[in-house]
Amino acid sequence: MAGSRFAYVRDFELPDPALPDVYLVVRIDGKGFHKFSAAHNFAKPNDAAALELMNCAARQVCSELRGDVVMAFGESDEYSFLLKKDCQLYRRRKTKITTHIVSLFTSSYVFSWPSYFPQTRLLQPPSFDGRLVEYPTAKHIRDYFAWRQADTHVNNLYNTTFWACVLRGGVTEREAHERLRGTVSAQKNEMLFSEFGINYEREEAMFRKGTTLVWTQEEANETTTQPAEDVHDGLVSSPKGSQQNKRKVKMKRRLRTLHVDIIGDAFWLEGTAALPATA
Ligand code: DGT
Ligand code: MG
Ligand code: MG
Ligand code: MG
Ligand code: MG
Repeated sequence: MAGSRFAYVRDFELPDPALPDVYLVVRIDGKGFHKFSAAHNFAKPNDAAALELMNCAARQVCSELRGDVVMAFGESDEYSFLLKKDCQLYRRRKTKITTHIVSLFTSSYVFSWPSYFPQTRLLQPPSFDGRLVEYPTAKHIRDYFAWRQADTHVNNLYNTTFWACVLRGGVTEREAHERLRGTVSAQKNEMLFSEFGINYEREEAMFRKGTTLVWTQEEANETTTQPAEDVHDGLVSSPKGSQQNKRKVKMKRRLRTLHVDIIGDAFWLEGTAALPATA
């Protein structure tokens, strides 16, 4: 009833577009996952199945929004999604973008739960909050992801040492906190090695580095018997006029799941780079 006397309430629905031509990052975080992980007996300090389930839900978001999400990074109960600068999803309306990602992630998490926890019934409905932040330059984006991965490192080194003290060293949680208070990374590394025989650098990369999802262009490896003239844009071309049958190279996008350093330059300079070189 567009013309009814009630329709004026529509005027209260204000638009909330993101700035044009800036990167958008949506970060979601599990609500009360301290309790949720305890209720479902997640392994301490890292539950590989729980993290893989997070990765699976994030891959679903990346695939659904394949034209807009160029990269994602996850650790613990959080995931960050980077949307390209010229993203036009929901005409850049911030709440629509955020709520869609949060909702798709959450339903995928529940949908895929039985595949990762076949023996554990989901005891309560998990939920995630979300926020959208606008970043103007590629430097901000690199620093953003460096910030999240540095956080992964700091938390994981602390948690690994803490749980080694409790589970292997037999001290109480309070005593473990006391022992770790004010220690720097080198001291935690040394404690792990000398007291528990753990070489931190050999711990699982997914725990130490978090998970990065990124689209790459790869050869689809198709062959064709088309004459070279028929080969069109996006395919490897041959010299004009050549009647030779040529191998047609189709490029295909593939979502890769990585556990690598994204603070240094290498990740951003390789073919996996999520930012255009000119950004
Ligand atoms: P929030 O986000 O304010 O609603 O509260 P929480 O409880 O979700 O706290 P947050 O997000 O700062 O920290 C994540 C919690 O999730 C933290 O207490 C540890 C837990 N967690 C995440 N991943 C794992 C895991 O793999 N194993 C275990 N045991 N716990 C985990
Ligand atoms: Mg939170
Ligand atoms: Mg949380
Ligand atoms: Mg968290
Ligand atoms: Mg509708």
